[in-house]
Amino acid sequence: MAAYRPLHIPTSEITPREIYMSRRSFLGTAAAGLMLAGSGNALAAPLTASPSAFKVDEPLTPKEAVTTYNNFYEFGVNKEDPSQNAGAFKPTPWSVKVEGMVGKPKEFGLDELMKMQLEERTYRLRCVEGWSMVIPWIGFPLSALLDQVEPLGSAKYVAFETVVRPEEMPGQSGFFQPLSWPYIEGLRLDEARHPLTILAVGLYGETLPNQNGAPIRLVVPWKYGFKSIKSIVKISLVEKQPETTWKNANAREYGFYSNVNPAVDHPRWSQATEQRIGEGGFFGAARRPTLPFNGYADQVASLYSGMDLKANY
Ligand SMILES: Nc1nc2c(c(=O)[nH]1)N[C@H]1C(S)=C(S)[C@@H](COP(=O)(O)O)O[C@H]1N2
Ligand SMILES: [Mo]
Repeated sequence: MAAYRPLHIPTSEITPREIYMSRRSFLGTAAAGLMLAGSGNALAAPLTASPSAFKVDEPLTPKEAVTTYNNFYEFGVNKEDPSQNAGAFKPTPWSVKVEGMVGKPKEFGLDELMKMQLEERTYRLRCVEGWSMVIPWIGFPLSALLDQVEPLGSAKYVAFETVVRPEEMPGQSGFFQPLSWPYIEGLRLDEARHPLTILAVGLYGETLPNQNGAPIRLVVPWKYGFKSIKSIVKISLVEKQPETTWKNANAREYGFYSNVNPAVDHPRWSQATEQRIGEGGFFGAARRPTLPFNGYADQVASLYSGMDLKANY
């Protein structure tokens, strides 16, 4: 794993450590050992959502678990596959095309993305399979990127695409192909612009490990984990609700919205409780209650007022 300072960013463009640390304590994050700050302006940008929304007051999931217990089917379907099979993946050079219904389509190079105003965000991640983690991400609001391309009034949704590289991703080249590629995801434009929605470029103070979606992935903390698409190469502003990988694979089990909802069971299992990875003690059986919108209801429930959440799973 690389030290956090992106190779091509001069030291002068990195936020001084004191400023970063005060930004960090303002956010109240508990992660230790952060190597350095975000890059970009010397002063932290004003926060656009309440600071408490940006941290979880729960123990962090150990980095070892965050980086070895993964879902990333491009590298295999077992939890240990991504960390074992992603060694040959090359996250640099990289660029992300942002196109579609925008005034200023643009291809962003990784250097430019790493120079966005980075923040540490400690979020819960709840997988639809019934497990969860608390992860200290580093990233920037997706809205900051969208502002730069100037979405047109006709744009209603945002579609995302993961890279296709069978030569570097064994799950894309084997005899058994669990999904069709590229992995695709989508959000409604207001969800995409919500201050909690980030593009992450790091975790635990370092650039993203390949298995966590290097070099840049989405994090939408109030939705099931499969919405948080990894290793993104394309973002398109579109008019109609985009297709999504898991809905295409099984529409009865995985909806477009997929907001974390303990009251709506997955067809094959309850969503009422979850196993926090690393928790549970000797018998390993302690599950905690799953929270509506994964604990972010105060911030996001208003996005869905008037919507039947059961029908829009
Ligand atoms: N491209 C891609 N993105 C993906 C996946 C995947 O298989 N391919 N798995 C998703 C699922 S199901 C989850 S739970 C999260 C897991 O993220 P993590 O391994 O960083 O914890 O990534 C999501 N993003
Ligand atoms: Mo997941």
